[in-house]
This record gives sequence, structure tokens and C-alpha cells, in this order.
Amino acid sequence: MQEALWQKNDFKDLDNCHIKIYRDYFSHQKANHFLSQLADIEWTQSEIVLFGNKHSEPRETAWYGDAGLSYSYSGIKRYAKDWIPFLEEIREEVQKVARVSFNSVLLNRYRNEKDSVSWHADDEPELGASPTIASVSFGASRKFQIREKNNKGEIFSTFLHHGDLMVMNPPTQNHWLHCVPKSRKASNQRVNLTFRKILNLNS
Ligand SMILES: O=C(O)CCC(=O)C(=O)O
Repeated sequence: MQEALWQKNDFKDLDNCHIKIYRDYFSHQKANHFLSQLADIEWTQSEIVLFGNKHSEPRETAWYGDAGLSYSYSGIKRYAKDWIPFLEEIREEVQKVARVSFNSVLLNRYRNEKDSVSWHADDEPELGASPTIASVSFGASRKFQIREKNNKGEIFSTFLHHGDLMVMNPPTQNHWLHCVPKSRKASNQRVNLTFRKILNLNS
């Protein structure tokens, strides 16, 4: 976890894009340990509403956080499950870098190359005006893409690997969308954890 070993920024010199990627933030051994713990997560494949139609999300998800938290996206309202110790351990580690106290984590499980998350920004009202999001990846490497909200043309890509930490700092979510596209290449499971600070309690 030494600064010198980290690549400074894969999305360099992009306006209003303050993303920093810490390669191998978790050692291979530590990342393997957390990946094995992720087998205990209660995964669900939710039905979401897109343009008035119901679909199954193309991945499995779970949401953990402080008691009483709720969060809505794509027409689903979620209530946080209680923290489990290894998720709190990961949270402690990412908070050292992100310098934000996160009160929840959204987990995404991409079972294979067909699973994905489509273009979006983490800009739901519960996250406040301009949130910091810390994202940790375990398992297979997958492509992660960004593009400006008001510019459909240019797409910038990187790969997120086992043990990488990516911090998306303000004002990134106000100006940029991100996605994990389906892959043509066969892929084993990948799990991504995005730590978030939800502002509304008990609603
Ligand atoms: O899997 C990833 O790297 C991205 C996850 C994501 O976009 C999200 O949770 O909002």
C-alpha cells in the first residue's frame, strides 16, 4: 500500500473528473481473503423499472449500512442490512484514503461476462450535492468506462483489477457517467463494493 506503487490517475487531465485509482491497494492475499468472505453476502437479483418497464438487473446486488438507512434507485427502495465485520474492515481501509465517513456500501456481483451495469452517475438525492464514492474490486478484471454527461461521443476506459481501489471525488458525479459493459471475453465472477455516505436517515 505504498504511494510509490500506485498508478496516479488513469483518467488524467479530464475536466471535472477527479478519479484516482490505487492499484493493488489490497494485497493479492488480502483481496483473496475478502473475496472468499463475499460468499456470505445475501445476494439478490432485483427487478428494476426502466422507462416504465420491469427488468431483472443484469447482476446481483446487496446493500449494507447503518441501521435505518434507505436508498432508492431505478424504482427500487432498499433498506440497509446490518454491517458485517469484514465489510467494516474494508470500510476502515478505504476511509483512510477517501477521507469520508461512509455509512453504507452497495455491492455488485457480476457473475460472468454477461453481467453489467449501464451508464449512470451516483447522483441520487440521498448522496447529497456532490458525493465522494470509494469503489473496491475483487475477482475478475473488468472494463470500467466513463463519459461526460453532455457528450455522448468520447468514452474513456480502464480495467479494474483484483484489489484495486478507485476513489471518485467531487465533482465527478455531477459531470460524468460511468458503466461496466458486458464483455465478449469469458469472465469469472467479479465483485465491486461502492462505499457511499447517505444523508437521509429514517425516511
Ligand atoms: O462495478 C463497478 O465498478 C461499478 C459499480 C457502479 O457503478 C455502482 O455501484 O454504481
